[in-house]
Amino acid sequence: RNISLIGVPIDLGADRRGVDMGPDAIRSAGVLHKLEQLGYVVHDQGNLTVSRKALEQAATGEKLKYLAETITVNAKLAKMTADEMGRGRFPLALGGDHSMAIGTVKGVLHHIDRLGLLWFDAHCDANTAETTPSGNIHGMPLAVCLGYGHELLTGIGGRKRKIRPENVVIIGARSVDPGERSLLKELGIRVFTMHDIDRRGMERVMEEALERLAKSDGVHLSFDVDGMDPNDAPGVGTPVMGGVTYRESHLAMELLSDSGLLVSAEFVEINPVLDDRNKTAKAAVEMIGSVFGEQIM
Ligand code: DIR
Ligand code: MN
Ligand code: MN
Ligand code: MN
Repeated sequence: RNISLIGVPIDLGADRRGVDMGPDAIRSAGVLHKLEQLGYVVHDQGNLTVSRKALEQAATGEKLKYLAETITVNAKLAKMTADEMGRGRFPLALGGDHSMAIGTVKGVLHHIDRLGLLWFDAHCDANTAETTPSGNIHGMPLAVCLGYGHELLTGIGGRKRKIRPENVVIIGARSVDPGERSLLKELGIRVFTMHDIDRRGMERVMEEALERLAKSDGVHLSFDVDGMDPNDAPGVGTPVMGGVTYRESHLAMELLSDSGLLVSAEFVEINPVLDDRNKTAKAAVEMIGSVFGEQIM
């Protein structure tokens, strides 16, 4: 019943500034109160330090933008996540751009080798240094967790720690780059696109997803708020129309909660600068409530 809250104010992995303020926006939206009401003891670790020096120096011409600082932050995050888990606490990381998933996942892998991964996102974040159309590292973390990509990224928290393709599901995908599509197909990753959700409904999609994830030794939830529809979650840097609705997202989180598989989670890409009166952070707090067992009655 102990949760360790870890703020990761990183925005170096994305082109739009402001997502570094995400962790505090989620705190303002009442995440501590929500979790305490549900009976958890929350240990707020505050925010990790992210140097913004690299941003001042502007474009350095390197292909992977802000690679050095992204590595520093993720190495710290991996260690903190592993340490907090070692103390018997559930790591809940708040972002920050999605590049931080490298750190959280590597940290959890320290304790659970056959870790399952539920990747909720409009995107697949499976680009590598070779395939990236943008050079933005937030488009790469899933590939890195699988052991693909720049060797300085795959080396974070130990090169041998990686997620096995059969233990990954992606939910909500609707913007996939050609290089990502080939890698995901090659690895046989189960991608539940918006088409699948439209046709089969979220309940059946989650049933199949959880059946697959049940073969792992515990599941990490990586929740990119841009997986939700931009009407429900407008405060994101890379919105894609036609996303998972507020209700469908709740249902997905409730079913994940009921499965009892969850061991760690992160909620990322909340950008208060682009938001509408903190609506997206509030939606994230509602999703956090559901995934930690909140019920209407
Ligand atoms: C695109 C956008 N696939 C890229 N990725 C985003 O830059 O690699 N991920 N927005 O969240
Ligand atoms: Mn993402
Ligand atoms: Mn995304
Ligand atoms: Mn709820």
